[in-house]
Amino acid sequence: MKITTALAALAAPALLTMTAAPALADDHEPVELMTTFGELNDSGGSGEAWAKVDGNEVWMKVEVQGLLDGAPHAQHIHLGGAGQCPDPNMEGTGFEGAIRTTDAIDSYGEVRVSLTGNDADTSEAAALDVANFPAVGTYTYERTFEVPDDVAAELNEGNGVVVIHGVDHNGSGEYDGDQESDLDPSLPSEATDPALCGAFQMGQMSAPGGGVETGGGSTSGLENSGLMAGGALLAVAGAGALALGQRRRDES
Ligand SMILES: [Cu+2]
Repeated sequence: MKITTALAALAAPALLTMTAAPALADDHEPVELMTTFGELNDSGGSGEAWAKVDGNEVWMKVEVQGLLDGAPHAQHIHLGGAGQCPDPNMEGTGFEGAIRTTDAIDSYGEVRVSLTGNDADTSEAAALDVANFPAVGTYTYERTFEVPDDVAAELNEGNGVVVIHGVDHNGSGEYDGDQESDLDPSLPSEATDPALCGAFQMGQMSAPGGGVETGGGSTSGLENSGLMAGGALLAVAGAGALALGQRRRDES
């Protein structure tokens, strides 16, 4: 991905952040962010994401339902665009007008955090580290990691757009098709096209396990799929029902 522009734009703020960091780290409150995903490219998916940002340390939880099963889903925090998701009806350059990742870069910006598992690199360099992304269609991801100063500063301001990639446009049950990915020509475009998008909002944590009472929701539906070594990722049986239940409780 082209990150030079973003890096140049962020270089000056990053220096300011570094000088201000010590005081900030001592007395500031952790920032809590959340988003509900919107569907892109008729992916069939849904979900939510939560983050808690404490200095350079970020705790992140992502719940996803209904994407293509058995295929890796790259997931990132994007920064530097308009801080928004694209209109899901926008005409893209992909399969039958599908939105490809670069089509909406002005909306959500460039990859700055790769939400990998297995203690893998979380920088933009790991944006397509397909071996360390969830490889099921319904999952819960949770990880705590460090981000660079400029990314921490953005997240502390409530910026950041979470994007989950990987769409089976032609319904073949796998990533295929003639069109090459706009991010990596060795991959089909299906493997990297955006499937879910959510712009972070500041707010109270409502993630299960995120420090706020969720009303006695049961976790008995959780089951370790073993699809990823290290247990960083859980496949969730019946996650749709679980998430719906939580959302209903949150709204009541
Ligand atoms: Cu992304």
